[in-house]
Amino acid sequence: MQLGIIGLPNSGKTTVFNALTGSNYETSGVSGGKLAINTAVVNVPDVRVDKLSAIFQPKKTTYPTITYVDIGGLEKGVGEEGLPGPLRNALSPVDGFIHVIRAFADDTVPHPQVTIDPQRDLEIVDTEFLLTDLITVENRLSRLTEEVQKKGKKAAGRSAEEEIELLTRLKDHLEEDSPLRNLNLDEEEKTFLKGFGLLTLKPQVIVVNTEVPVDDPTQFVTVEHQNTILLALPAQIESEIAQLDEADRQIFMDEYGIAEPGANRVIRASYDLMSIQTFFTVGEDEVRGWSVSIGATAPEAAGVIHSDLQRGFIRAECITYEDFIAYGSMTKAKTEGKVRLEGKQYLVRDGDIMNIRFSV
Ligand SMILES: Nc1nc2c(ncn2[C@@H]2O[C@H](COP(=O)(O)OP(=O)(O)O)[C@@H](O)[C@H]2O)c(=O)[nH]1
Ligand SMILES: [Mg+2]
Repeated sequence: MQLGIIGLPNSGKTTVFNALTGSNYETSGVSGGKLAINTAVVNVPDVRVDKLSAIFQPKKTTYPTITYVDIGGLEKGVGEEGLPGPLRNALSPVDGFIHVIRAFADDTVPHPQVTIDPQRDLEIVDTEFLLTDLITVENRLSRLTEEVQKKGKKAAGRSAEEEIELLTRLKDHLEEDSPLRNLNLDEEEKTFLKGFGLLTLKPQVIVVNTEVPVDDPTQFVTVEHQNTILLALPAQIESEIAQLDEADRQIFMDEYGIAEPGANRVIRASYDLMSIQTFFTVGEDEVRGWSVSIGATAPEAAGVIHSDLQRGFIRAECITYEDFIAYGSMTKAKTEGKVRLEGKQYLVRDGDIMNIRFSV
């Protein structure tokens, strides 16, 4: 799963990226809107993995991961004629966005719009994305309409008509200045639209970059979008915390009155936003958390581990994390009848501990 970190120049994207990933990429007060892309994979903190690892004492402990991509190059006006190709190629494939909004004031860091105004900045980027999506939808619509006219309705077929109907719905929605994430689409429509790379359809975590820790981000920004989470993060401080070793980190956090690195909150929020869930595999070799989409079947979850496990899937031995912790061992849980044998139709639930039986 990939999330793109976006925002206006000097909003603190690279600083947020460093805070989330523990990287140390150069930030800059003058870099402006250059297209620059940094990528890093981070573990999603999960106390259940910690606990299972403490019980099994495995050789290896593996957390679910998210990939963050720091995407520079967005500016007011870039969407008007359609985004430049390289920027478009960076934005389209991600599963969601971390949208960084500047709330810190600092005279040494110029703001492209001069003044500090978080709500305005949010709307600037939203507008660029709306325009970009509108161009995408209109282009596709006019090509389709042309095709139908040329071939005749019958030859173009039902699918063309259905697509025109869907795209017209998107177009009407965008023309009301509302991002597509507000539109209620069914699963089939969502799957169909995946290949279009529509930017306002992607869920987003809005991160308000503040000078000091604050509890309530709504004092800076209000949003009425679905599939959106609003958080505040003092990115500069957090990026410094991320560079420290364990002991120094605690001292630093105490000094600022920070209970948990804010980066963890942002990582978890971005994970929660993505309609994915975590299941576990356990053993002496490895305790591991895996990500799978909500609604996945047991064989699909097995396929996340290895394609052979999906292909040769027979059954899944399954117990909830809570039950396992309550009984303390697999043997005990089994005698109490808490380990279920699930078949191909089983829908995996968050917190399932699974052992896949397969044969290839
Ligand atoms: N004072 C202050 N400066 C910040 C904060 N976050 C980022 N900066 C500085 O703002 C400048 C631009 O940050 P950067 O992460 O490179 O922004 P980007 O252009 O969005 O990637 C850098 O000089 C950062 O050190 C913050 O919370 N407070
Ligand atoms: Mg940057």
